[in-house]
Amino acid sequence: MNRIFDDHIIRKVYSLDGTWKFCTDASREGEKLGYTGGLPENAKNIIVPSVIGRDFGLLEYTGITWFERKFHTNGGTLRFCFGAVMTEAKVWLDGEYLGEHYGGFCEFDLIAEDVAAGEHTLIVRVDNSFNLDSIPHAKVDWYHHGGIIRSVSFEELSGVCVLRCHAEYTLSDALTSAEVYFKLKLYSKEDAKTSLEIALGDDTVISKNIKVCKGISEINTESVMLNGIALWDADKPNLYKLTVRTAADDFIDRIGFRYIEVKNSKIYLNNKEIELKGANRHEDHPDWGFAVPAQLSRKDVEIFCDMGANAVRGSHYPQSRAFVDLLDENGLMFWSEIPIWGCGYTAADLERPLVLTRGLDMLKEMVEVYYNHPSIVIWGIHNEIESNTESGLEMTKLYYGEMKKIGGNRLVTYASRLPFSDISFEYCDVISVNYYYGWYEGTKETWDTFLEKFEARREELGLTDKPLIMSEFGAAAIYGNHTFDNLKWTEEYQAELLSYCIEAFHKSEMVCGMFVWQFCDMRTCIQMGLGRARGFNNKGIVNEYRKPKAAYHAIKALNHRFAEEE
Ligand code: ADA
Repeated sequence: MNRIFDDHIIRKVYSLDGTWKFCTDASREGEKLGYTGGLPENAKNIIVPSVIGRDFGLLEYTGITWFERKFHTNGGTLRFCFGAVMTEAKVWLDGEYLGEHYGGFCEFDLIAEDVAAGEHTLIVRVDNSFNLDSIPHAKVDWYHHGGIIRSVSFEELSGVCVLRCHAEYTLSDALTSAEVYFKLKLYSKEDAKTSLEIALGDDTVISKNIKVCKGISEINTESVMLNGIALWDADKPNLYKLTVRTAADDFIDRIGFRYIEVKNSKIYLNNKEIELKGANRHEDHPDWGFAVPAQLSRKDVEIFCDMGANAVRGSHYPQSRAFVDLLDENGLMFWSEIPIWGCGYTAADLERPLVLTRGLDMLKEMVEVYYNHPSIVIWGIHNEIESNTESGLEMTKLYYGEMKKIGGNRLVTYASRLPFSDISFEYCDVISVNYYYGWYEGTKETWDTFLEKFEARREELGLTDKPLIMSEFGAAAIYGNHTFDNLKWTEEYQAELLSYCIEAFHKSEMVCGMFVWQFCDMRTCIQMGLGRARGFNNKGIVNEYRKPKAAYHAIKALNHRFAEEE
């Protein structure tokens, strides 16, 4: 589900996308009114996946909405898979509470046992309202689309089922072989024995019998040595089909062998020094909101490739599996992060227990779901929090430690807006800075002073082993806005500023990566006030319909010149 390839051949999977019943619940009385068993007669139709507020005059609606879907099953144990529900979901089956999930950008699943054959009613209560414990916070610089934003399906499980399989591997120094083992998360309705086969491509690498206990089991296989492996990188993004089979079930994914590291104050992929060149991408579009179809993801990836980019930052939340699958296929490196968008939180907010645990849970979930994607080379733990305060330091230390433990072979970082007062840079593998000289303050030439000053700052902190990524920089340009002078808000001004920045960063020995803010214009929320012309963040190098501005062509020319110089 939500992948660009079949992730099950044996397991019976049924899509629940399409027409659902839908209603708002501004009074928050839906449970009292019995919506958990079925929505009121006046409920309307809505298409899932979608964002609420496209056609129902609900554009500014935040609060409770209810969704109902009747479906037919052959019965047994059913697993309901939700691609993403924005932001808090509670689920009932035929009026019986099934479970809940917090967090709007990651998939989750719920299992119901002993379901009778026949027609049933699935109810989802969605809450996209905000309070001080919300992640994301009310104030963010993107639009608060709510709803069931990615595909929904159900599966009829039988026997021992593979819910997840992480491929853990260590490459040889020469990067020609890999020692691999597999971490399995299995479900069975009762204690059971089963055959287990794991294949990479057409080669079976594990074949054995295993025992599992009732419910969820976590099993690590023994290691196997693979020789003559084909590496994953930008030029040759080799992928291996991973197939896990038990006696009655299967699980299909894809993996890639690569090694990312920081050494000599540079970033290396597969022992080659690299420079990350790309842009920040919000997964948003005027017609679909967050619920972008796979063909839009493909178009975005093709544009990144056409531009000569080799990297994407998924600002500021986990992006659709289809998009990350396409990054895997096209050899684009990816920075994946959770939606702790700092300017909304005060330092005190960062100490709130529920914010801390929710953020940690979102990081763990992102790793659980996206672990096998070779394109993910960076985990981002937050964006522009008060990392110059003790509470910001504590959050960073906690999250960095956890991600280094569970995150696999990735660099861990966070985007700081406080380069000269940040006290948390110890807790990152590479320093990342967002700054907007030439837009919010200073001129394009101020960047030269910045790079000199930050070189000294990094020295002063004793962190010269950590390279710098310019994770955000840019300027707004209204698409189609031109003047004879390169004034702010024109395409020419944006192109000139970005060209200056990219040349300066490319020349700097300290900078090892750069992500333009941003890929495409996108709607922002009312909390950003009137500082956003037309209610959009207009710093895209393409507009919201992916039409290129002058900056796009300027960056493409620069990237191609850099490639020729290599
Ligand atoms: C911040 C933030 C981005 C965006 C940007 C801007 O760096 O991380 O999400 O809001 O500023 O456009 O000002």
